[in-house]
Amino acid sequence: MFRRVSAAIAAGLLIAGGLTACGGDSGGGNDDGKITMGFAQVGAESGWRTANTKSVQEAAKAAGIDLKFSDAQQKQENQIKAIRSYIAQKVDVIAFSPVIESGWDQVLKEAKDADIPVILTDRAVDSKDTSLYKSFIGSDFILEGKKAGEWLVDDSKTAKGPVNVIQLEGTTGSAPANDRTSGFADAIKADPKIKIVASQDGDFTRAKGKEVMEALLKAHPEANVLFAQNDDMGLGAMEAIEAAGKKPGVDMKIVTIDAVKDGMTALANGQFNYIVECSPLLGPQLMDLAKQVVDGKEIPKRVLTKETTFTQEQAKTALPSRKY
Ligand code: GZL
Repeated sequence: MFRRVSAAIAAGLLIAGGLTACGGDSGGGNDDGKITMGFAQVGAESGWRTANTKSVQEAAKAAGIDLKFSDAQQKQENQIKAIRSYIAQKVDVIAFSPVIESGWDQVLKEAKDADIPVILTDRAVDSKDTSLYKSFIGSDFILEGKKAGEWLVDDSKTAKGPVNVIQLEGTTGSAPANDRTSGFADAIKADPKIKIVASQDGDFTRAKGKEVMEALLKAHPEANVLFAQNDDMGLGAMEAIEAAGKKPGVDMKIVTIDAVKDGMTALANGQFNYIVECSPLLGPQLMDLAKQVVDGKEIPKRVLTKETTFTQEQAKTALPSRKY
């Protein structure tokens, strides 16, 4: 609910560059004026995550913010431990990407009681109490799923027979998996010949994407489309598709989300058919928000990242200048 309402409110807050702030006194930060941020990262599960970590670390350095960084290996209990350690260290601000949507209220309350502001980046939480964090900066995952589905509806207009989709979902319980699944399902309702014949968690990794796809291809030889909720699962699945004697991008059309370099290369080579971009480059805007929060300024509750889509031709043009 929060994501839908806030996405509408935040529609005008698309970031092209910096953010405006309103009110609040200056102040905050350590005695030497340096801000310390505790960042609890999900893990290192995908090319997207690696690019996101690089963006956060480089932006902290450029902003003169002292960054304490932890990698939770995609485990919620590790992220909660890291947040508690940042509270104990009395950092000025905490930022994190919640690996799954639920189970954060207790630790966020501890941060609030310690008067340490929290900024959500990349993924959302399903807490009803939105006072537990100052802002959520990240993509509209429902829209990303919708864009992928709308492409398939358009591409299927010329399809002679049934369009049988295998869907590789992201990490079960995560905001991107939940929202991309619902956005895609809504969009493909426009064409009854499009059917999802199987949908399973591939945990956003290449290895799991390949493993799950091997099994699903055996169970569903009728499948002729793969919707992978990130490039890495699509790249892993591509190996399984080839091993099954099918040509990726031809016998099995592939639509994914992220647009990291390896995915864009597969798209430019005709192995993928369409990619919906999900930008990992949240670092600069996060540091901008953190400085304002520490200075006691009000910041937007929801900050949407700008992103686009790529066809095979567009990928060929875009690849040379891709930052990640
Ligand atoms: C989306 C991000 C997802 C990416 C995956 O913002 O949370 O997690 O789509 C990554 O590649 O693992």
